[in-house]
Amino acid sequence: MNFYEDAGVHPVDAERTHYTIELTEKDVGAQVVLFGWVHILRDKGGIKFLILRDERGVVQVAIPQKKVPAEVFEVAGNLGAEFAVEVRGEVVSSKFTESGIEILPTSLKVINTAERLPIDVVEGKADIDLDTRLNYRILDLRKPRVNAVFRIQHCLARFSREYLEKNGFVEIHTPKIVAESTEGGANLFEIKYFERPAYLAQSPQFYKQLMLLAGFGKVFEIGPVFRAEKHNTRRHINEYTSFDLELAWIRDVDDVMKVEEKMLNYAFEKTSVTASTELDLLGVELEVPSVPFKRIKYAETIDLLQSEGKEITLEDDLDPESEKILGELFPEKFGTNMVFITHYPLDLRPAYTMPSMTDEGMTESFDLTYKGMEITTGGQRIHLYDLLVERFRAKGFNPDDFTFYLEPFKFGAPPHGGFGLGLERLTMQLLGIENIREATLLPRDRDRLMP
Ligand code: AMO
Repeated sequence: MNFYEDAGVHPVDAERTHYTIELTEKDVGAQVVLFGWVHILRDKGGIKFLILRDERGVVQVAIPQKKVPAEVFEVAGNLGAEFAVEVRGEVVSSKFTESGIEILPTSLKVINTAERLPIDVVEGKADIDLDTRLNYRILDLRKPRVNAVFRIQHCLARFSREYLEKNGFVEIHTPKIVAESTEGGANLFEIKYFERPAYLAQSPQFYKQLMLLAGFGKVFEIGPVFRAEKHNTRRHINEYTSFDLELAWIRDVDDVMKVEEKMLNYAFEKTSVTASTELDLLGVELEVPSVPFKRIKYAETIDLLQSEGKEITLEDDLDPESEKILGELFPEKFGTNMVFITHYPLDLRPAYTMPSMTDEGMTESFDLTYKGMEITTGGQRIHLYDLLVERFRAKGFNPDDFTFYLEPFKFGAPPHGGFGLGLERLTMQLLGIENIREATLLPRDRDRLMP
């Protein structure tokens, strides 16, 4: 029994020596082993050209009948798009490729075959709609430009985490099956938890706060959260990755904003270097926002909008149109597209938000807007038990339903605050992506549960 032989393919029998992207003129003369997919095949009769794509880039493999073993030429003739192959050969110089080199193969093996593709993996060949692309997301992600989005996203999360670790934050993992809503009941997914109802977590809000009461001091979590948004919009999905942070012993909400601006400044800076190849591929020049970020109060934002003729009052939440207007106004007025809006009205913020002592009817809270879209919500939290219970009641909740959260506040809770940053929103705004689904590996929306 030989599964490989039966399938007409070969097992991998050597270790990769290089990624295609690593090969330069310095490597001319070197013997290399490469793995990847058949990206493009050009048949010029006596010579065939294979553009081999691996996880990091592409390289040209030139296959002249007269210079390669007969078997190599024959195998090349039977390749199809997206066959997985192993190429062994010599790096030779070439006048016709951008890198100045190509590969002259001594061996070419089919590691796996591919059926006729439902969508093209070579970009620019045919315009297909996002829905079809998402139906075939695994193939879609093979496109270097699509793949690059998530390598950049990886860098943003990686370097944000790195900043926090350097500054004493502890990474935590909190339950995603919960008994109560944290952000209000409207967009909660109910699930069956044995004999009783439960919910998918909208945010690690209560748990990240409780971990400060548990003595961790500074915590963060990068994990999935669930929102039963009924409408399909370009900025909402039903499961997203929330980058959450919480820290204790703060003086005021500004201490929280300081952490966020320094973290993002660090992450942008490092991403611009580490992901420079991917950013170039997408034609994105990453502007690193300088610290401190601009701060403006919600009331002033409303004034600004009204002066632009927008019908809006202090009681209204910022709608997408308002955000868009602000996205244009902020760079004009303040020379930046990264702006904290602070002191939101009490009615617009969840029960756990600290009321303001300086701005009547407002809260010690903020949103961070980036290029005209909210990417973060944060604030100081109420750490005083009586006030917390009062605010829960004022929002129409029964404190008895929240004892697991409220009780620990009776025992010396430190002043604290934090924020939640949508990783997909950050990615989409940074890269100028129109629809959040393109910044989501495998999006979940009203109509999509697969792949
Ligand atoms: P909020 O509900 O504003 O706050 O969410 C925080 C951030 O998460 C992102 N976000 C979304 N991204 C994609 N699809 C959605 N449906 C979606 N909803 C929200 C946004 C938003 O700014 N507990 C608070 C945070 C805190 O105060 O620490 C909260 O969850 O980028």
